[in-house]
Parts: sequence; structure tokens; C-alpha cells
Amino acid sequence: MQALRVSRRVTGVRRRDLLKWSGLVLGQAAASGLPAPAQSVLTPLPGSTLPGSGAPSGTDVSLRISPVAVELDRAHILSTIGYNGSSPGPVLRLKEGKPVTVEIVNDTDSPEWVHWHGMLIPTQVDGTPEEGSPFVPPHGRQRYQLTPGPAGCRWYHSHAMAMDDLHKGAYTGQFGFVYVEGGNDPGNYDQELFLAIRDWEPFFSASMDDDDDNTHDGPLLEKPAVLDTHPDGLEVNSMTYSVNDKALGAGDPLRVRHGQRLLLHFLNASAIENRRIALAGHKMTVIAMDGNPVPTPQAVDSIFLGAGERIDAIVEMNHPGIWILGATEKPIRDSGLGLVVEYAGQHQQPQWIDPPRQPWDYTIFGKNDSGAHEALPPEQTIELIFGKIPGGAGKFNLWLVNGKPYPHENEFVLQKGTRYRLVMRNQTDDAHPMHMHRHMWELRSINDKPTAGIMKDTVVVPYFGRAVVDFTADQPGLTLFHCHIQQHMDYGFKALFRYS
Ligand SMILES: [Cu+2]
Repeated sequence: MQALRVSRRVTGVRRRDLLKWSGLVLGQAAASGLPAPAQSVLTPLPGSTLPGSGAPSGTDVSLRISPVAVELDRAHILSTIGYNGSSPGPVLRLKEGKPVTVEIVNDTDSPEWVHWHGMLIPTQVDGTPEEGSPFVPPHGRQRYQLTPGPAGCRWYHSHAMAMDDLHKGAYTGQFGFVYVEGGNDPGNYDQELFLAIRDWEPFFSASMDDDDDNTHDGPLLEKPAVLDTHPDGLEVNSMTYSVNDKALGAGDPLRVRHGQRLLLHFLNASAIENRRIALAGHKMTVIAMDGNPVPTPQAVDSIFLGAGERIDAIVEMNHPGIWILGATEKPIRDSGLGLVVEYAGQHQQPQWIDPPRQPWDYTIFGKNDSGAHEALPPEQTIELIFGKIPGGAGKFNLWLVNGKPYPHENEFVLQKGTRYRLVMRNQTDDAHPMHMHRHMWELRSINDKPTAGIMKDTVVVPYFGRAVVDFTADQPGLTLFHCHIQQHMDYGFKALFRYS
């Protein structure tokens, strides 16, 4: 199993002196012991109403797309495109079901689309070219209303195609959290943080360092009997990482006190990779995935996030010290993907402890009696078989759904009100984070291990593996289904669902 992955392993790692422990600035302290108001210690622009960008009155959400500089650390100041002068963009806090007026100003030379990932909203405001959403013209603006929902951790990002331009679309800094406030009760907590995992300075590479091995411990259900042995094409890679806009050790530490409870909202905002994350010395209790409360919260040693996925976790600060929260793979952590967590009164060097290496298993968070019953049995099943045509040296791979790249004409037609089952069969040697717009999936099995009650908008289909999801077709209009790895999406790995 591992041998298959060898060709995608990075052999040499660029090291750099990231950990400059001296000179760290005191962060915000939340020592009251009371549930804290919403705050984002690491993102400088909290709040949902942003009158500062010249928005006309009556605008609830104002986003300005423009060039920004991101200082990951003193040695790495990047030029990219962001929202409202930063990347990530502001954490937007909206109320479920309460319509908001959105104004987007585009200060760049390219048309842009702002997609509201995880929201159940019409195609007109979904921000997706394939669905026909209007674009924000270059040096123009766009104004519309949307009704946020469902409650929970959503996000917004560019949905422009990039193709071979690594300075466009999701490769840029155009991403941010949306927290839709509603009935979800995360319980008491002392600090709330929004942590976007991110890579920068993408480049084309014949090898990759990824965490996809983490998705498997069982048989390779979808491995073809005869593998295509043609050489793979180029993938997009990175060796520059951050949590929000800071490399490990460069930003303020997250300052905590013994006995506090943290509510951490994680987002994998990468355009290129799935990632595993841990907080050394601590377990994290996963309470929600993709913003939706899970039926069975579980404490785990590490979490796995496909590109586009979110996890909300509660962490009990019960192990005083100075710790690293970051990527479980050392080269990635050493290249910036992490954050220092510092207990009050502790002064030692930040510690890392490798968590036990276990495959990521969504199903442990599902209903305990998942296989026993089906509350809403599907009426129709749609098979989606993923394939890859290796591109060969210096070229790009082509990605197929049911034997062909995008576009598909009328293969996927939904009837309103019908309950569907999607059987995603991944006949490639990559784990793909598959996302469906404007609908919510119920995960039903991963590699034939059953589950129920886990509601998601993005599911990582293991390499040579299988994932089954059910959903009700209740959002008429074109609906994009795609891999959330930008290059895979751009080179064929997407399909439009229509309503009849
Ligand atoms: Cu993919």
C-alpha cells in the first residue's frame, strides 16, 4: 500500500529558521473563566459588519477583493489577493435565516466569484461560474442579498478557475470564515479561535508530500486489477505554510490558562492538500464537522481535514506547558504549519509530541446504531466513478467522472424532493475531498463501514476507496460537484447536477 505512494513523496525539504521564540508579543488574555465573546486572536479583523471599506449604508457584508501583503514571518512577505486588505479575510458572523445585503468590490483585473461554501443558497448568489452565478467584474462591484444558513462554521472563497496560473482562484489569499449563528450550542468555552490551515507559494512538482495515507487501513476496494502505469503529470505543491496569516513561531502564541476550555474552528483552506493536525499533549473533542454538530462527539489525538473541510473541536487545557498545535508531519510543521500554545507561567521551549498514527475514521462520530436503520432511505442511486489519465512528465493529469472530464451534458439530473444516494468510487491513487454545492450530504459509509447522522458538504474519498452519501434534492438549480483540489477541479474533476 505504501509503495504506491512513494512516487509522490518529497525527498528533500527546504529548512528554515522559523522558530524565533524571542520577541513574541503578548496576545490577548482571556482569563475571566467566563464564556468569552466571539474573538479571533489570530485574525485581526473580527466582526460581521464592515463599514470601513466605503460600503453604502444598508450593506451588512462588504468585501473588497484587492492585492494584499501577507507577512508569514519576517523572512516571508507574500503578495497575493485577499479580502478587505488581509488574508484570511474577516471572520463574518451572520445570523441564520436573517437576510443580509452583500457588496463585493473587485479591485483586480480579473472577474471574480465569491462562493459561500456550505450554505444552502440559490445559484444566483452561490458564486460559482459553472452554475451561472454572475461574476464581480474587474474593477467593478456586485450587490445582492443572501439568507445565511444553516447554522455553523461555513467559509467563503474565490471560485474562479486557475488552470496553470498559480496566482488565481483558490491559490490566492481569497478565503475567510463565515460563522452562521443559530441553534447550535457548542457548550461553555473560554476562548474561541478560527484557525485556517493554509499553504502558500505554490509550484508545480512531480512529487508531493501529502497526508493521504492517513485515509486508509482497510482493503483497497476500488483499486483496479490493472493499474495505468503511465507516468503521472505535474501536481501543485508547496513548502510554505501558515495557520491564518502566520508561520509557526512568527505570530502571537495562543495564551491559555490551566482549566480553560477552547473552542477551535479549523478550516483547511488549502487549494492543494489534505492535512492532519494535532495539539501536542492534548486531545481534541470533535463536536462538529463542516459546521454541523456530530451525533457522537469524540476525543481524538489528531484530526484530518480535506481541502475545504472544517472541524469544530473543544480542547480542555489540562496539561500545562508550552505546546505546538500543527501539522503532524515534521517537514510541514517546520515549514510553518503550526501555532504555539502557551500556558500562563510556563517558560520552556515549545514541545511537540507525535500523536499515535491512526487512519482517520469519520464513522466514529456518527450515530452509534448507524447500521441498524435508515430514517430516510434513498429512492435513487447515482454512481460516480473517479479516474485519472496520467499526464506524463511536464504535463497535467486529466481527471474523469464516469469516464469523462467536465463537462457532462445531461448525465446527472435530479428531481425535486427525491432522496438520492451517491456512491463515489475512487479508482485513483489520491484521496479527493469531494464537495457538492448548495446541498447537505449525510455520510452513510466509508470503505463500506456504515454510519449515519454525519452531515457534511465535503467528504474525503480515500485513495482507491469508496464513500457513500445521501441527500435530498431540495435546492433547484444547477449544482456543482467537484474535487476541492483546485488543479483537479480545473482539469476535469467536476460535474454539474441539474434539476429536471
Ligand atoms: Cu482531487
